[in-house]
Amino acid sequence: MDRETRALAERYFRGGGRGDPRCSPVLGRVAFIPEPASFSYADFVRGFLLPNLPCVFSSAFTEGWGGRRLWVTPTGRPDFDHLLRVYGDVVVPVANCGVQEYNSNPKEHMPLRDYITYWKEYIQGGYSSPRGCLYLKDWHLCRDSSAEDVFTLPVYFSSDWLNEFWDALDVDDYRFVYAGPKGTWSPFHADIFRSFSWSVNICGRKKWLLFPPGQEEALRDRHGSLPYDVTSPLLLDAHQYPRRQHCGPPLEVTQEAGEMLFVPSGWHHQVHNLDDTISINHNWVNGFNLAHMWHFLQQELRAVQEEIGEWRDSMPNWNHHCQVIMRSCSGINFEEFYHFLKVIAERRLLVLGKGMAEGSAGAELGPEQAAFDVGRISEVLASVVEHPDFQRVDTSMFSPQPEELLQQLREAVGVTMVL
Ligand SMILES: O=C(O)CCC(=O)C(=O)O
Ligand SMILES: [Fe+2]
Repeated sequence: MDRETRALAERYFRGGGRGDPRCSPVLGRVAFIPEPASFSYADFVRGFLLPNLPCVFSSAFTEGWGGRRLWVTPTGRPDFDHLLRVYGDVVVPVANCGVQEYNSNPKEHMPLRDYITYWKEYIQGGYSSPRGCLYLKDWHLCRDSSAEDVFTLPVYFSSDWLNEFWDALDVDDYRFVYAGPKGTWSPFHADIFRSFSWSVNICGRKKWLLFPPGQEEALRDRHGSLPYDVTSPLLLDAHQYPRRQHCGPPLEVTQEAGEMLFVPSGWHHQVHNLDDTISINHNWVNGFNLAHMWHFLQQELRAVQEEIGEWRDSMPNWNHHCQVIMRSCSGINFEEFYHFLKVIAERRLLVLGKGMAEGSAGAELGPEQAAFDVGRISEVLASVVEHPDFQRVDTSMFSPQPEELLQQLREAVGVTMVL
């Protein structure tokens, strides 16, 4: 990140996120970026990260990727033989697209070998099988097997605190492979923690239906639930979906083989594989959408509090229970969010304190990025520390204490301020 981009981004956030990101979104269609040589990280910040708008990068951006060479046959189809040879024994999660379980699909686990056997049978059966329509989803390729050089993280997505955090803890990651025959699909959803995602088709094509944040409110049914399938004729029933006519049409994108899609924070979407498709999809959070994540976590806690509100006075440790339930439903609670902020903050403070040590976390995008990150964490942490439900969390064992960390961040912000 250069100094000018950092100054622009900081001005934007100082203005409450409504400043001038110097971009004019073209309503009705998603921007297409043809040329890597003429599109910088600064262009991405201005045009897409700050205004939180989607874009498609041409296949030129992924030209050299190992996966596009190794996983695909000369006719552009998944190379089953190669995948079997290298990953046949790996156990992968598989969803059944034909069965609705709440707003998702039931999942089972099987060796990739068995999934590929199913996939070949599905094709031979004219894209049909008595086993239903199975979709390999959320395979943690990097975590579970690091055999090959499949992709190169594009610089645009390299400020990725979620994966940096999980890598530091060596527990998990949000780096996935999706693979499935034509007709497999992902139901309507927004991504975990309101993260960004990026998606590259190694082979095949996907159709995306993208709804700007807030539009989903008009898609709720009369009980307040979001739809499972936005293309379902059920949504035409005005009695069931009373606000449906207030929802504008989605932005529709056909993502071709090799193309890379940026899905902004909090945009609901539904995705259909138009061919036999393999994709790489990552979820990521950074200074640009950290406040969205924090906002989402507050909403999640409020929902839990409403759900078990009737026991507020009778249940000992009611607030603690809310945090426990929140963690099991949303994957994170206030304590863990603090831990996440702390890990990233300390890494950035180290970078700023030591100068740009070679290979340090956050060093890739330069000192301006580290300073920007510290500013964003400082702002969100100030809001966390003031939150009454965070004040009810037992922080006595936290090190450093939240106020102490906030103080350190504020000092660093003072030192690195762009004048
Ligand atoms: O490709 C899919 O089926 C879903 C991908 C997705 O939802 C995402 O990358 O956020
Ligand atoms: Fe998604």
